[in-house]
Amino acid sequence: MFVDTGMCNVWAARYISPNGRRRVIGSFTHGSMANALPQAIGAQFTDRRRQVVSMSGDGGFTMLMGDFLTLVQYDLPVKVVLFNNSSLGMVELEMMVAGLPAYGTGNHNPDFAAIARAAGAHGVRVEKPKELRGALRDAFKHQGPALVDVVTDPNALSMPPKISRDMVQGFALSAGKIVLEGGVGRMVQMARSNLRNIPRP
Ligand SMILES: Cc1ncc(C[n+]2csc(CCOP(=O)(O)OP(=O)(O)O)c2C)c(N)n1
Ligand SMILES: [Mg+2]
Repeated sequence: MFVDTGMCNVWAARYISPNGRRRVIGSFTHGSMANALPQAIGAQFTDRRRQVVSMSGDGGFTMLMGDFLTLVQYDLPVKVVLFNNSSLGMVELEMMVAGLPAYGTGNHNPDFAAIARAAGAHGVRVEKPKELRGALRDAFKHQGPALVDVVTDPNALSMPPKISRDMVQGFALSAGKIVLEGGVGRMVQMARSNLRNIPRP
């Protein structure tokens, strides 16, 4: 399993355990974006029988989207699970922690599942949580390359395990600026989306 640099990397680290048989590989030291798909292609070429999954961010995937055709060209049965929050989420969070209102981090994304199908792969879009399990099951059952476009909450923030006072101050400043610019609704929505993610001792 390969995880892109960004928030989906944090979610993977938090919820997926490398269990001795399953390996989780990312660009953990260098932090290059768009790493998961090319790493997955390389791994699948070394062994076509092992299940290879690319957990891609929408930003990372679009950077190297042409390589999705490589999966079709060589019939590599990689499963791409796309964390589609329509943003460069990690950078948005970094901007907020630095006291800035998020700027230029939203992505106008296409329907990635339709693109996957047009390319000749299995593609399915998930917009409701209850559709996810079935969509993943079908993708893993499919013999060839598959993409599951998982539309996630753009306001979900991957909180770090330790939160410093500086981070909180920066975030509050950024939130204040967003509210002053008329984004009250956005901040309320963000608070609602993240209450469940706040680490509790
Ligand atoms: C080559 C490269 N460009 C830019 C960055 C800075 N950067 C780190 S994460 C990120 C956003 C990633 O967006 P996405 O793949 O959608 O993941 P998300 O954080 O939304 O889950 C950016 C721009 C980087 N690490 N590497
Ligand atoms: Mg994203």
